[in-house]
Amino acid sequence: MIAIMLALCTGLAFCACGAKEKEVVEKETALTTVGFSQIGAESDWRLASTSSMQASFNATMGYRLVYDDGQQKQENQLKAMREFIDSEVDYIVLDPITELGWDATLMEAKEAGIPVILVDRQVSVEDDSVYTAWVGSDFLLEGQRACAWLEAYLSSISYEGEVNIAHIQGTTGSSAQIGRSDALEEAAEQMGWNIVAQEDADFVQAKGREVMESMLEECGDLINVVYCENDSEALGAIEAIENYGKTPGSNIAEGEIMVISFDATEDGLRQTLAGKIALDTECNPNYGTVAEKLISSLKKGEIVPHEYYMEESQFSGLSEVNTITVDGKTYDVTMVTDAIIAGRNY
Ligand code: GYE
Repeated sequence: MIAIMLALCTGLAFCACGAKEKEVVEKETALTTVGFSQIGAESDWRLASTSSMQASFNATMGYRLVYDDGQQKQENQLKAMREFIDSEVDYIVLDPITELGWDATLMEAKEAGIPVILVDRQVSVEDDSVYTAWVGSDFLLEGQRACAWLEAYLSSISYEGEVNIAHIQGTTGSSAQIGRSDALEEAAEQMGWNIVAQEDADFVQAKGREVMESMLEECGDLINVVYCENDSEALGAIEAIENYGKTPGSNIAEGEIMVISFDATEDGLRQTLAGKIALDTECNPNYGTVAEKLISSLKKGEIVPHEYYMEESQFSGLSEVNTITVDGKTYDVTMVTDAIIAGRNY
């Protein structure tokens, strides 16, 4: 009898203890679900940004990441957002392809009580409270830095000829395109530079090549600077310039075509080291850690900043310009080396 009682007791004790253990384990494994609507996979920069998100939002970090590739279409991103809302994810991270057209869906997320963190690009909405925070780059400043470098470089070599720019744009209506294009158009007006051709190549290498080919066909003898809004386009433009029989380089007085680019990816910096890209302005895709910190603060009920700007630099293989100034603030231009390229993670 005693034995039976003991057995029962230990059995009960065991059961109770097991339930507690189970509860603890469940609590520990309760992952926070984050729906991530990515734009696509159009460039190396984009792949790096996806990796950064995946590295920060995984089970080890306490998250279940539901990744959706929008394949460069806003309608796909809107569909993904709706699915995230319907499936009641805990948080949404959205990289919006273009700025317009998000009001209704973001309002739905807000009404469903799902905080939205925007990464990289921004949205243009009537009510900013439809998203909780944004982390990304100052695209206008990136463009202004590139233009300030061009101005400083041309004056350092005492270049006094015409500056005829082929402008290969990123996806029309995206924040990165708007900021970088505005900066160039403003500088061109101030400096008397001519924008002799302007076209969207969607941040894609093959399109960058095609657009450059048609620009060279139309005004190849005129163009001496190409302002590409990302490295993928620049790589395509370089191919087209070389196929056309011209040399991508900084000696524009002697007929070379100077390529200016954005992102500072590994391939972009290799071309910068080789002298085919004159200046590569960095755009930092490593916002996964910042987005994760924001979400972990929100989980604790803390207030987070509405905007967070990433730190960025610029690289050149030319030694003439070491610093540039924009709006009274001075920025270093880093001389690119093999060691610098090896030390970077994208
Ligand atoms: O420059 C480009 C990418 O939005 C900043 O998108 C991003 C841009 C980046 O495809 O490579």
